[in-house]
Amino acid sequence: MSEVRSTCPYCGVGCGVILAPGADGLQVRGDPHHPANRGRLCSKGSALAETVGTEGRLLAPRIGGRQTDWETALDHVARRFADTVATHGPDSVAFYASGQMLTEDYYLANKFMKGFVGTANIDTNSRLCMASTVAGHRRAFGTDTVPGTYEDLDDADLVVLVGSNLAWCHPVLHQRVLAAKAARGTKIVVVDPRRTASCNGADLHLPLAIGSDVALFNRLLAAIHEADAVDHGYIASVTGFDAALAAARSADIAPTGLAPDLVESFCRLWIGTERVVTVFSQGVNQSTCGTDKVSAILNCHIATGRIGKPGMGPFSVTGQPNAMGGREVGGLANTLACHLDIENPAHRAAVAGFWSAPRLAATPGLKAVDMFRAVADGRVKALWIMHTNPAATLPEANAVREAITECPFTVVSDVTNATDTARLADVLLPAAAWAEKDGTVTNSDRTISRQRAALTPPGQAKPDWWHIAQVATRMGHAHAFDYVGPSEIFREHAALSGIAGGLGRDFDISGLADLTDADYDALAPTRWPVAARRGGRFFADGLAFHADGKMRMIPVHWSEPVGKTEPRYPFRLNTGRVRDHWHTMTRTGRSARLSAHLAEPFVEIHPEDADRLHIAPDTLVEVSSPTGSAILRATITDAVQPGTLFSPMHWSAETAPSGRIDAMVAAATDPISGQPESKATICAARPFAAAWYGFAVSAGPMAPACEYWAVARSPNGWRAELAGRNAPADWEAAARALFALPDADAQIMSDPARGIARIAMRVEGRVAAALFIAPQPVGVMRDHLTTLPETDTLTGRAPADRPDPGPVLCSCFGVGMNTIVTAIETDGLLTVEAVGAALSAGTNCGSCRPEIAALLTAAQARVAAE
Ligand SMILES: Nc1nc2c(c(=O)[nH]1)N[C@H]1C(S)=C(S)[C@@H](COP(=O)(O)OP(=O)(O)OC[C@H]3O[C@@H](n4cnc5c(=O)[nH]c(N)nc54)[C@H](O)[C@@H]3O)O[C@H]1N2
Ligand SMILES: Nc1nc2c(c(=O)[nH]1)N[C@H]1C(S)=C(S)[C@@H](COP(=O)(O)OP(=O)(O)OC[C@H]3O[C@@H](n4cnc5c(=O)[nH]c(N)nc54)[C@H](O)[C@@H]3O)O[C@H]1N2
Ligand code: SF4
Ligand SMILES: [Mo]
Repeated sequence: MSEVRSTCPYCGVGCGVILAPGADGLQVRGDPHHPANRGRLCSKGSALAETVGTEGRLLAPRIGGRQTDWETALDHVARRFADTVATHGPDSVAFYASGQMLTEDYYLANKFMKGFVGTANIDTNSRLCMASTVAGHRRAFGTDTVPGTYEDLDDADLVVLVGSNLAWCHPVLHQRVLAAKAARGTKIVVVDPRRTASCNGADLHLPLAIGSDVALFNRLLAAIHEADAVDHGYIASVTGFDAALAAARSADIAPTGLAPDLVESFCRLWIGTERVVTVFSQGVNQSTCGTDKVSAILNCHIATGRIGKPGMGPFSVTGQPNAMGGREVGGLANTLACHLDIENPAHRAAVAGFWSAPRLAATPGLKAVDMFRAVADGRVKALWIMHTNPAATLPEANAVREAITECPFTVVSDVTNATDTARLADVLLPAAAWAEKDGTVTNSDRTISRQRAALTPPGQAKPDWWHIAQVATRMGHAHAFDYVGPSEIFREHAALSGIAGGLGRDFDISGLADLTDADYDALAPTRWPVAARRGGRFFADGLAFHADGKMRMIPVHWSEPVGKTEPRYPFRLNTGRVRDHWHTMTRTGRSARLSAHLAEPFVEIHPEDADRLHIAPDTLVEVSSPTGSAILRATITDAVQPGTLFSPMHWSAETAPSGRIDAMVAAATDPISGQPESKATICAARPFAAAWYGFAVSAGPMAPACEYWAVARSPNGWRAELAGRNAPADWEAAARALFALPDADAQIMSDPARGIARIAMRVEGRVAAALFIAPQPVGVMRDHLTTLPETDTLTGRAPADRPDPGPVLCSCFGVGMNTIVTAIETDGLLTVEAVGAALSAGTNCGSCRPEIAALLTAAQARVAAE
């Protein structure tokens, strides 16, 4: 088969990839012609080939855990949905969708629910992700329009990252910003309570208090006015300036906890740099005042007219690959297709007419958190979950898990049954995965790109749009869902967008409504709008989409995150992402290379707090909130502020059952956007009373059964971190159970008095597994042991001529942290480029370059101190 151009399925940067299927599997490389990445890929994109394949895939539909055929499964789903609607009304069913679905799938899910089931009870994980931005944009512009483009980042003189860890979450964009810095001296400011990887290479870091962004940007707006930097010509066509300014001038920067000097130098830099892009992400959106945070940022750009022009503007970077597409098709419970408004009778009439929809929903449906509350209290009796894992990623995840378990009927469409959510489904529908299906996605800068199939779906897996069309057909709507393929759905969506454009909406791709199938197959990346009546940029002219055509500034006031810290819960728990994993790891977790960077759930805690609580490095910590608890590895670091903790969201019951972060996260939501506060839950921390710690490597899967475990893929199989409150009486028996090797030859070295045991298991003479037990965190050379060496399995040490490389920093070339530090020190390396020349580290995808830069800075600080 020849090469296929497609798009990376992970973050909203939307990098183009070239897929080359061959005899030894799929090869994936960056597409040099894609405008988002021009050939670059980050660590996750570079490892895509390792995450495809049939291992762990759901290959056939299942009802009640038993395999069945499609006819039976689809008839069953259609009958249960139809019966539920007939008995309890349309609002008794709900659909929970995802910003990772393709536009065509997403469009169809909305058409099905809003037009034909007759309820707007369809919401998506974008509620946890972009809802505050959507609400903020609609308040200011009258539509959900992202004004920025990636070229603005190339052309900016100042890039401010607010609540965005761009270096790890949008790595290819971060590299673009660093390239602009090298080329034109672009300054970089990070506004984040944590010192993140994005701070390496930044000119200024504002470690503000969690939740205090409104106070900071209100001060900026007041300073803009004081410095006479308001663009009076621009704001002549803006409403609300006086009220927004009055609110800003009455504000105080005290809630930020920042030194006034630091705030003033930030304001001076921002005001003095015309070409400024303010990039924002989850530190802004995931907040009980998220919509106000967005407005506070937009206000500053509107007041200065720095919007929609080259090199300037507010820029919400989207998380998921099709977060934007989902917004275009009206994926949220309070929106309608093509940026039309569900509350607007003319808009509803247009959509109902276009779809010939018998019962178009007339009022907004339940937003994600409320939707699962309605499942819990029995209002929703039939639920369909597609391409998302809410039992792991919604706040108060234990209650969500309970609600799904108790729901009379739950359908899950997924590529695997091994997820916290899929395990609870009544019916499982096998989905075709990335690289096996066709459609489009829209990235952060409104560029529509094709995802294309290069592989055949395994077993009976079918694309998501087909699941929906088949169920709708069986519910009596064959005429409206008899699509041959995604190109037909795309044309219909594009045609509807033309009607929306005629009603004055921004999203108009009617120029693509007549694509032939061949045109669709060949569609090059295209930024919308694509229409006769408009094209190009938005907002440079000051015009917006409110009925009066004017843009609006909104007065905003700082408010504290919901839930006050108190002696029982003295910390705020901030949560987010790591560089090499994607959400609940159902795909990245399959790659040993990606699992080497950070292999278990952890909590960052400030040294002062750790000292006070007697938490030692690398021990385990029990973190608890009013709704749940977790056991996490202690990372003691002043990157977080005293009184705050940070934990990544990636671990689930599949990989580390006691590391499910969302079990602890409170379900407090922004009153306007309904987006939950994922970054400020009150909690407590204390040492986990481990009687023993363990580390295990194994060629086969493991079955741990202790209070703490975390498994990850490793080069030769699996690795696991283990711990328990009580030591088993017989370590050999425990090891045999762990590795499921009842008959292997066990070689044991143990010192019961010191609580130490080392067990190597051999099968047919070769080491198949090894277990290391100690009363403290196990100190063995993990990255050496994961290759299951024959000679030194019991010592846990590499031979002297093979020093411990340490944890892998460069996942492309497998270069460990110790190796890099040693090279920096012994060879006197001074730059990231020099490290690359010596070790190759950082020379492929470049995602580890910020961390290499941090090691160089630390080494230079050590030299300076000597
Ligand atoms: N590697 C990787 N990349 C990803 C993803 C992934 O799973 N893994 N997921 C994708 C998705 S869906 C998304 S939404 C994006 C998210 O991308 P980001 O938003 O960049 O990622 P997060 O780590 O969730 O949070 C960003 C930062 O917000 C900070 N923060 C917390 N509270 C506040 C606050 O009150 N104010 C400010 N200013 N900052 C605060 C946190 O300390 C954190 O560093 O990443 C996308 N990219
Ligand atoms: N504490 C905390 N919680 C958070 C966040 C946070 O920052 N902190 N961030 C929130 C944000 S921004 C987001 S976006 C969410 C993400 O959370 P989720 O969307 O729940 O997480 P994923 O692991 O991406 O789930 C995607 C699911 O789709 C499946 N899948 C993969 N490919 C396909 C396919 O082609 N078809 C189908 N049908 N299924 C497929 C995967 O196996 C997986 O089960 O988490 C939110 N939760
Ligand atoms: S930055 Fe990385 S994860 Fe995001 S689209 Fe590009 S290659 Fe994929
Ligand atoms: Mo997200």
